[in-house]
Amino acid sequence: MKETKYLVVIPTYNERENLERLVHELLEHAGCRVMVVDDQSPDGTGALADQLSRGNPDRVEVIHRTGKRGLGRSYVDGFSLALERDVDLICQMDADFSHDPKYLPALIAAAKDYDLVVGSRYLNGISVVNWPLQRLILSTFANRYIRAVTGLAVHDCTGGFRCWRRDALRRIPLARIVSDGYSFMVEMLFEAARQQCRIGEVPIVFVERRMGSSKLSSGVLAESLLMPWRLRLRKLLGR
Ligand SMILES: Nc1nc2c(ncn2[C@@H]2O[C@H](COP(=O)(O)OP(=O)(O)OP(=O)(O)O)[C@@H](O)[C@H]2O)c(=O)[nH]1
Ligand SMILES: [Mg+2]
Repeated sequence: MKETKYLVVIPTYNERENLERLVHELLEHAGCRVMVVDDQSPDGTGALADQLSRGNPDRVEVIHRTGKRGLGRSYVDGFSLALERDVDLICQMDADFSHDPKYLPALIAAAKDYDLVVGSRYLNGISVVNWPLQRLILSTFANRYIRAVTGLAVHDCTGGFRCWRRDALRRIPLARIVSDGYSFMVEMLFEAARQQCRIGEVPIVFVERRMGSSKLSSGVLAESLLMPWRLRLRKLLGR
């Protein structure tokens, strides 16, 4: 059988302590290629990524973004380029080991039956390790809120460990995506649902980062409260 070719897009901002090991673990998976999208990390993550790419030019590439930084923007740029690559599937994940590469085969396998597969923390109860209680409450509340406002039927709407079939990702109007942070994840899911993509979930255990620091900001949180309403309105207006 033909080997599935897939590209994992990883946005990075100050992930020097995590990136090298992550890329090595990913490259152990046959058919896997990596695209690091770095936002001029002050800690030199971009230079490290270049070094990793020089060591494995056929399987590791690096996008150095300039201008305003942001997770959503990084994904939009990364995905646009990823769609030009010769791969069957395009995956996305965080660089901080909250998303364990060991789940990739499950995501890839599920992409046989679904257009978009979400690695879900909330499929069998809650599978999150090392989060303070308030963060857990925030995340579970946020997911219920998003489902109620948007009508999405996905358990984990904010998680960023996903696998897209290339033709499904191509149908998403990337140039029109407006959000950053967690709501980027919600907006992409919403647009996928609007494009009639079949969305599946596979369970993952999410582990809070051990190295490096979080980039979660209050602006990102505020955006995620408003975005579900914006999306609902967008659909109502047929935009
Ligand atoms: N390119 C780029 N990557 C970013 C930016 N902000 C965050 N990231 C990356 O996006 C991923 C998720 O960011 P995190 O800081 O882990 O955010 P989080 O998972 O919500 O926060 P923690 O739970 O504290 O880890 C990581 O790989 C980050 O390096 C950004 O502005 N630009
Ligand atoms: Mg994280």
